[in-house]
Amino acid sequence: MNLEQLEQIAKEGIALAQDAQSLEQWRIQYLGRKSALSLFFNSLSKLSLQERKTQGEKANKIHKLLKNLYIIKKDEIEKGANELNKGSSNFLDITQPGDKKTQGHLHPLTLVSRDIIASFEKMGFSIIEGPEIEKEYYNFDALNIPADHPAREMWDTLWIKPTSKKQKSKTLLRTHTSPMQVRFMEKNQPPFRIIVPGRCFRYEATDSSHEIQFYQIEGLMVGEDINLSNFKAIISEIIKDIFKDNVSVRFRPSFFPFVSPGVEVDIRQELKGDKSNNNWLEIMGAGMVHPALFKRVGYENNRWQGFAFGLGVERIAMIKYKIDDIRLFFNPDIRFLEQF
Ligand code: FA5
Repeated sequence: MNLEQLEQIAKEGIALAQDAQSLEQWRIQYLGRKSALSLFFNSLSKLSLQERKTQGEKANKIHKLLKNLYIIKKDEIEKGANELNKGSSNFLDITQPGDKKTQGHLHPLTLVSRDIIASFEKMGFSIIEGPEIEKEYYNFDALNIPADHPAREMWDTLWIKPTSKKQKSKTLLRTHTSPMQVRFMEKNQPPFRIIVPGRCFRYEATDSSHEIQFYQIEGLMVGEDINLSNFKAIISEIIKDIFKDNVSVRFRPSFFPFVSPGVEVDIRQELKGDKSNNNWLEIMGAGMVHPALFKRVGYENNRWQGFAFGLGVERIAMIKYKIDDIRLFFNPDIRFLEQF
């Protein structure tokens, strides 16, 4: 076999090698110590000087070529094996940079709700839940808001289509958590202190502090000697617990048909060194439970007093996390959620 034939056969042979084992056999056959090429190199000394030069150069060229073909093929086979292995669970490509695992976390509203609930629990409040789809009676009538009462306009309502013509009471998406006041008192005797966290819905135009869905935490504490000072003390303590003294609180007189007297509570972020901040944000409505509600649920006349409140969770979260637009909470933009 001359050198040209050897080159030709070696090329055909490497084209057929499909795995590491057949490639190794090829290497031994064409580049190994006992290969035809090695034997040829060993026999060069027997040739004349001129022939040694021309044949030697030729053999060197072929050796270099075959070695290159070997390196390329080896690389191809290894890559192919890696591709195949990728599907299998034991594949580990140590040359790849590690994947950054993104870790999920709770929604800021969940975090704030849990904080608020924990603060009330420390003060002995129990947690009660109520329905989001509510009867017109509990949302309005039982709270001294009859059909023609102007206060109904305070709670623009999303009504639920009646399922049949026979359906007597209308249903709606609750506009506040206050329906749970009468629902709870119908079944429980004082003294008690409860909170009712839950979602509310209002058919109203949205802006930076109003959404069509939002969370409230209702509170109701009834006993023999409960007064408005107790409410002020408890709420001030809760706000202190949540904000660690970084906010101011103010109580303003207000009106809700189911309390008397009624108040609203505002908070303001205290920015260090800045006394000019006048951005009070209303966080809750409250007041002393109206005697008509006690009468409606059949409580003993003139024996019980209590306070009730409904606080807005988003508003607390806005102050706590310095968020200036409530609409961000229900926006699917992940960049907003990643800040927490
Ligand atoms: C009420 O909903 C009364 N039920 C509160 C109440 C309870 C009064 C018990 C007396 C006794 P108001 O509509 O003001 O009141 O809402 C209470 C709080 O819910 C507001 O202070 C605010 O923090 C939040 N809130 C009300 N509407 C929205 C809205 N559209 N978007 C976000 N938060 C809201």
